[in-house]
Amino acid sequence: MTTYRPLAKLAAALAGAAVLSASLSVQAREIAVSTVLSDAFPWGQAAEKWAELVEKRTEGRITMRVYPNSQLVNGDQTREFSAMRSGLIDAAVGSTINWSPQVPELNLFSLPFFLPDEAAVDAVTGGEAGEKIFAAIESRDVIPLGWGENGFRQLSNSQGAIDEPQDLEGLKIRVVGSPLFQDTFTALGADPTQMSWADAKPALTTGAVDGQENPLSVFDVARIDQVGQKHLTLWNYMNDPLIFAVNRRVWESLDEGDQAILREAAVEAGEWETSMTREEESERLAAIQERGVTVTELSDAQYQAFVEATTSVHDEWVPKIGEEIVEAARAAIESR
Ligand code: X2X
Repeated sequence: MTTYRPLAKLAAALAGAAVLSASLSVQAREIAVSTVLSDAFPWGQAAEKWAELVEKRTEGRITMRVYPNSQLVNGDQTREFSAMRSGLIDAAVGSTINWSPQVPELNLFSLPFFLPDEAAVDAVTGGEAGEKIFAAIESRDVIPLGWGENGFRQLSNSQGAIDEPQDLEGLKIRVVGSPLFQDTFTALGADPTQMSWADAKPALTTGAVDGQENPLSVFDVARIDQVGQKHLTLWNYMNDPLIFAVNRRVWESLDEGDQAILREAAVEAGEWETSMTREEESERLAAIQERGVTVTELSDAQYQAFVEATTSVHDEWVPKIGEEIVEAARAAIESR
């Protein structure tokens, strides 16, 4: 019998090790979170805030590791949703624009001149349209948890002030790889070129493109003025919300308590980031102007000319987004 003792000991030790490693893996669960922009931007800070709240509230049982700069999809931000759907990425804080090629309903926010102000954005995301959009995401195996905001996207270029559609004639504008943007800028008479954010700054630097569109926070932090973008038009033509989301299998592997923690933390991080982004807009604009950028604001008549030039985009895209969602959003905007 004694000759077997070492083996029994070994078996006991192995069993112990298995229990230990199982409990360790429960204790130190890691979730990979993808973002396009780093924590130099409010977008990346939103993801870091989510991670911080989750880590604190799960007492370290769940670590959310943020991977910025679209690195989990080799810089191709329009593949982020597919990667999260398939489980290549566990979670993301992503832009509706970047996910729209796989979730057509998300084009709602990109309809040109559809969302007039921040109250309209809140009425849409916080109401029935927002619920329908979350359902559309969930039907594609991704669980949406909360909203953040990249901001209203403004137009910049290197050639001159733009205050009417004719000024865009022939200008090469970098747009994200989402088909609606191609249509909007084509309708405006520009020459849109789709490319990732990673390629955008080099293309602006070399003059391969004349202009781009992004929220003020992105223009400011990325110092877009340093790559020759000296003219900025505040046209609020669309808002770019962020969505906090988790792959379905990852979500289902969490118990209800942890699911609640992830959801509440996403909502809180999103609210925190949205207020911060909005509050910072005016100082960002002042900083951009101080650096010598000409800022153009539109009169009502000028704004209307842009609205009219882009009605064909609505005709084309409302059926793809879904009439019901667009109607729910319209009603929410009217009664805001
Ligand atoms: O690529 C962009 O323009 C950016 C950073 O705003 C998005 O990812 C939508």
